[in-house]
Amino acid sequence: MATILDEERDTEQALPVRMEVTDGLAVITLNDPARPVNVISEGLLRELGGILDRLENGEGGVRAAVIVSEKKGTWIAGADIEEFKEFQTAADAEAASRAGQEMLERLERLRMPVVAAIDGAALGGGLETALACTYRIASDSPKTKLGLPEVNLGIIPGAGGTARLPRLIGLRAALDLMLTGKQLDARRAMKAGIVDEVVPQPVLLEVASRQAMALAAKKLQPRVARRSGSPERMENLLPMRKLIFSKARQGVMQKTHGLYPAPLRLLKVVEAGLDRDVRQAQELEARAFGELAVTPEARSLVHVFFTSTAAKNDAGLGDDVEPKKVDQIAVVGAGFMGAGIAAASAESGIRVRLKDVKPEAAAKGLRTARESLIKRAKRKRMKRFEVTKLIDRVQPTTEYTGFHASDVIVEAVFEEMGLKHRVIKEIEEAVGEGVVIGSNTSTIPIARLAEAASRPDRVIGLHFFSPVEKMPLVEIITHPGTADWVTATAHAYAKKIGKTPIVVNDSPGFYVNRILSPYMAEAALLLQEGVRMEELDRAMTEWGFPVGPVTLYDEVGLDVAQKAGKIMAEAFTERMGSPPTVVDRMVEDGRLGRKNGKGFYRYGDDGKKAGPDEAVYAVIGNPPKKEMGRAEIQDRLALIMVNEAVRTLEEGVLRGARDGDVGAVFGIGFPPFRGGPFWYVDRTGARDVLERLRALEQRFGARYAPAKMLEEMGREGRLFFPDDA
Ligand code: 3H9
Repeated sequence: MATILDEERDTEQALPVRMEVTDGLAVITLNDPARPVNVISEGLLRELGGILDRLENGEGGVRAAVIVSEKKGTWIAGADIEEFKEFQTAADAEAASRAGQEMLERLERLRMPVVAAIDGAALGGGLETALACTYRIASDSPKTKLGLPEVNLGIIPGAGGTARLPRLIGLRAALDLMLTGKQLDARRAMKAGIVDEVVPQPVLLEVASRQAMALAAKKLQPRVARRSGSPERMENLLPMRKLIFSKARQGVMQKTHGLYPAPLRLLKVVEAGLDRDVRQAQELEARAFGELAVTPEARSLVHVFFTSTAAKNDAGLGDDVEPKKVDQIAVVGAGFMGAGIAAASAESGIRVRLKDVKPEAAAKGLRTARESLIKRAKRKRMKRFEVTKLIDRVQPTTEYTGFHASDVIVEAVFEEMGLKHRVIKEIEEAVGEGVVIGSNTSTIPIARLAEAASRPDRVIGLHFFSPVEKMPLVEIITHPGTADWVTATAHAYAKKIGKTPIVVNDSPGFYVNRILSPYMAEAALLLQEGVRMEELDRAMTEWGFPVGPVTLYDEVGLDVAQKAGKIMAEAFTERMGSPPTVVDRMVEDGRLGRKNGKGFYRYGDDGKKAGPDEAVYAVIGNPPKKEMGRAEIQDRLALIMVNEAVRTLEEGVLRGARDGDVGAVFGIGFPPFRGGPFWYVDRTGARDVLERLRALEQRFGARYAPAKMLEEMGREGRLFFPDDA
């Protein structure tokens, strides 16, 4: 017979946690009515605490329990990141970690088995909750993902994860998960040993309930992580352990240049924790969590989380603007970008027509898209029939057949105005009224492209970054006549394929290339002044960029950079002057970068970078002669980008500082631990940035003239993000 243990079901329904007991089985249901996802907030901890009291007191004769979520798409999304903003001191954050740890210790020590029935995201504190359960069953829903992404927020797992995970799945796999923050789908989580079973979503609760009772009856044995000392896994013991840590440390240093404190601290906590019991290991964890949570790096990374989530969820249009549903798209131009866009869309369940003029070109594009899809499907361990279904979503064509059924068309043809005009006209002839025509141009003003259309209101920029499968940003560019439903649909489409969109107004270089351009030009000038290329690259990777500007020239392609540089120099001649000659000379010498194995750097037959090419100095007509301090290089390059970003806000290219930070971090790799150019100004102080810019202006002229908005902010002591002061 069913009994409800709480006072009134009606009141319970408004609570984030409720419990229902049926024949000795407690089903604990999470559904925070006040939040879009379940999070371990103070409120949830309080409610869960109440339920644990009752279970510890033996109320209702409970023999086994199951934890489920009623929230679509999430089981538990981790700690409440909003609450991190309230941490004033390390002690505040440490206390939050201890509260989480204590709750999960109580859960783990219950006298009855508890089964985590995971459907949706179990991340951070969410996965830590599951780790404290006796048994874990995950649904096969594509929304189910498990991981400890705390390092991405500048912290480490703080609710026992650093202690429990290595004991459950071994050091190597646990470090991999915790250092990368990667998220595993249910099957990969099972392979890794994190979950015990994967079941179809509709039967999750039923199976979980059965298994909970089977565990209680000792008919099923859980996989157990040893509670004390290091588990008896070869790799967790010396000397294997030493080797693993030393390799991991090396990897972290290589990737982060030591700029991110969290992964390094994580290694220390896990290493020291292995020789202690779980409770002692958690002491170390809580202290480290507390100290890390209040670092500037963590504050910036939390800023990146909230700004990018907001950019994804808010296109900046009124609530009354409805996007069209996007189930089918067409891509014109089956080159590398077109194929990438097709693959990314197919992976998210969208059917794609991929068109090129010649059958060979369409077939090549199809091959590229399929290879990319198969590679990713393998990583996800998809079944053969699923892979077939996936790749069948992309259909090649040389005609505009099937276009009428598309919701969005993306043109990704060669970057040439006449060609793009012709393609837009052809698309218009092939499609009906309510279709968005997006252009993947990186340089041509959208308003100019729209001139070719009979209905310019449906033309919009959809600027993807290369390689599409890896780059998270889509820059959506509206011209003054773009209809709101078109912007909303383009935004919804980008979100649907897992990208983070920002919406910007039409202007040369839009936003991302606009701020990248002076930075790249300045790097070329520094080369011209005689600074060594590897010195330039090192200075900027040490500042936190993933690659330096000279490497970036090679990656982007010098011919592409030359073209973009010219457009930008023409648009901003007064400030920027003529573009540096370095790039022209490189192109004249047949040096196009990595793509032809000849750029600033040398490349081996395998395409791998093989050190700077000293012959370049003769090509650019300048031997390296200048020893320049790293800080000076960093200031010259970073500040010119930051200043340009502020100009774009001042000119209304950006609709807000939020999008500027998201675009720079996700489109260029502006160091996430610096939060983006606007956050950087807030944190460094507009006055300080202003003074450094003025000093550079005195030495180098107008290109360093501070943006007016920066002058105002400095004078008035204003912030771009006053709510986060
Ligand atoms: C942690 O757990 C520390 C512990 O180790 C220590 C504990 C002591 N908090 O992304 P969406 C909001 S650190 C607060 O659009 P989706 C989000 O801002 C945490 N808010 O949905 C958005 O708000 P709005 C480790 C959160 O379906 C709304 O929910 N966990 C949180 O595309 C919808 O989000 C993580 O890092 C949160 N934890 O994706 C996971 N999570 O509607 C972070 C979400 O106002 N979260 N919100 O714009 C995610 O990765 C994704 O949100 C998730 C859902 C996959 C869960």
